Amino acid sequence: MSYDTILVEQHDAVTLVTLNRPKALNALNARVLDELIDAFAAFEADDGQRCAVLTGQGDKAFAAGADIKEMAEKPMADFYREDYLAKWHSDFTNAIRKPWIAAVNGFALGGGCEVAMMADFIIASDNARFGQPEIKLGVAPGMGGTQRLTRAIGKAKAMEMILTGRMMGAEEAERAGLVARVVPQADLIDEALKSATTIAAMPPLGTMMNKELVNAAAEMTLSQGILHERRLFQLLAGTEDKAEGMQAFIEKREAHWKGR
Ligand code: CO8
Repeated sequence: MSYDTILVEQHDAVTLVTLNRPKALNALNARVLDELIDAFAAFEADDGQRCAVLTGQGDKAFAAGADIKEMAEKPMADFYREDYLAKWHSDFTNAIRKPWIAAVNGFALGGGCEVAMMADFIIASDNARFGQPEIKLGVAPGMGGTQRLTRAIGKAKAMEMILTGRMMGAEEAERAGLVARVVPQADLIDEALKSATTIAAMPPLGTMMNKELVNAAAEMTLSQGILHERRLFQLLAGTEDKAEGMQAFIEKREAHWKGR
């Protein structure tokens, strides 16, 4: 598939994907979604690629939301019949088992904030601004915003942001637990690639299972989650990488991962 709305580069074992509609502040239309699904499926399928970074072109926006111009004229029956936005959950987020980071540069609004929250974590530039302004358009977040924002920052702040449409700056977002780290705008991509490179150098099965376990915390009761964690821990104990990791520690040398 050739891409019109995204750019894809490989930096050793890290795939860097850039939303590339800067004139529309990287608004997310159906084409962007199809291309992201395709690019991330290729990343998943490539054993040499171990972590991905998603960012937005330009210094103004990660993504200013779902494409309002695409939605403006669409009748309600079409939204429902097409199950509009469903693929963001089923074919994008849920299909990515390897780790990926959102590097948020500027506005992450509406669907842009929701896509950033689909990532395993967010690194934000100091000019990042997060918000769910859908209420001002007469709708609601449709790609997980009410659920993921509430889980990330708690009910009080999420409710306030969603009902007023106010934006949150990078520092507040870090304080509230929405983002892992804030870095200067000029360093954003380097810092995100550095984090991704660190993750890419970890044992692959352990990385995927740790991601699965942290995500399970949002889906399971505490007892179910602790049991799931113990079972995956026990499963990892049977891998060659566990034997190598522990032996390398004892021999005071670098481990060489096999991914099995
Ligand atoms: N969709 C389409 N085009 C957009 C979008 C968008 N979300 N955001 C910006 N653009 C376009 C503008 O129309 C403009 O294009 P043009 O030059 O052709 O007029 C260009 O990008 C630059 O934007 P501005 O001139 O507005 O730039 P400013 O610096 O003045 O303002 C803002 C920047 C504050 C980010 C402003 O653009 C803005 O408020 N954008 C919209 C933000 C928003 O409301 N996002 C939420 C969209 S809805 C959503 O994401 C969830 C959908 C779920 C719905 C489910 C339905 C069932």
